[in-house]
Amino acid sequence: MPEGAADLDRLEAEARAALAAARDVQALVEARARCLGRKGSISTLLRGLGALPPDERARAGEAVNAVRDRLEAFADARRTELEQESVSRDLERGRIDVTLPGVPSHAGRLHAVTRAERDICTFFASLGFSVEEGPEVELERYNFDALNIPDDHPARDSHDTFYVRPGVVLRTHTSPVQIRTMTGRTPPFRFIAPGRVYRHDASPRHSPMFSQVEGFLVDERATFADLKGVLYAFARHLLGPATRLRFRASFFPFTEPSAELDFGCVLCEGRGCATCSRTGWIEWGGCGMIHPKVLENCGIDPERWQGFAFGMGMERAAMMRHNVPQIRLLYEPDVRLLEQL
Ligand code: 2NM
Repeated sequence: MPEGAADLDRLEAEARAALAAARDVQALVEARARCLGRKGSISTLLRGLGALPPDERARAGEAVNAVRDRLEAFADARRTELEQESVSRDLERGRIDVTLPGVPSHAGRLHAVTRAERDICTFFASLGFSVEEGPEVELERYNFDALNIPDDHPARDSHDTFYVRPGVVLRTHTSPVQIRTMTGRTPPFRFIAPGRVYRHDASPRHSPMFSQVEGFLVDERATFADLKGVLYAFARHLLGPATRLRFRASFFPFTEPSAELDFGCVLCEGRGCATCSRTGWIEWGGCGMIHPKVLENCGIDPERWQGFAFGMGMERAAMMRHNVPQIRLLYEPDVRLLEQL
């Protein structure tokens, strides 16, 4: 089947259009196979040349070869073009707009009780108190016996105290730290023992785990007036310079005399509100002069040495500072409250 020059022109134009229409390298490879591959239109044409008379065959062959060379050059150029477009598209897609505002990230903070604890340690360090620590799983001997707490005292009841095994408890106060620290050492000393303590209690006004700080001073002459001076300075540092304190006579096995300690409600300034149950006062802790038996239990001569001790919850301070009405809220993962702290 002889091919006229006009048919060859049409074929070239169609092939160019097909190559130009390819939108990506894959499409171009396919279009190129259809035009220039072994089974493509040009190859078919070249194979058909055999049917021509010899004098026409050479001329026609030259013409078809020229078309094939031009189409191949065109396909190569198109390929380069498509590859460049693809690179540009990738660059455009990956462009970073440095003028966009950043994504805000939530920074973590120390817990309100941890901050109160650090503040308390810093304050007492300024009065020359060191900070002592002890284990939270404690011997009953240190938690109760050494503190002059009798065997039948209700605090030892398993309704109040978590027993790990006979003779071993989760400490119910940090007083055993005092025992451990005093035993085998010679006064004078003054230190505080902050830390977690545990008591069976499910009511919403309490928590089975809370944090306590106890303070302790032993010297040749230490009085209840010294104790009050230290506690006033502490309360006013923690809760503000106008803070009032109230000492109510009480009883603890490990101090004599003993007092319970309240502070004037910071929220209503003593007028009475929901937080202080309309009394104007909030229970904070206890204090007293260390019982001679306790000093003796630690190998310290109570005829020569005397001391005072006090203890209070650290959550109270954190709650007052951040206006948190219930202790439980401090230990629940409520973001609304955590953001307020
Ligand atoms: C309190 C109240 C009163 C206290 C006593 C002692 C020790 F070890 F000296 F006996 N440490 N802490 C004490 C005294 C603790 O907490 C409410």
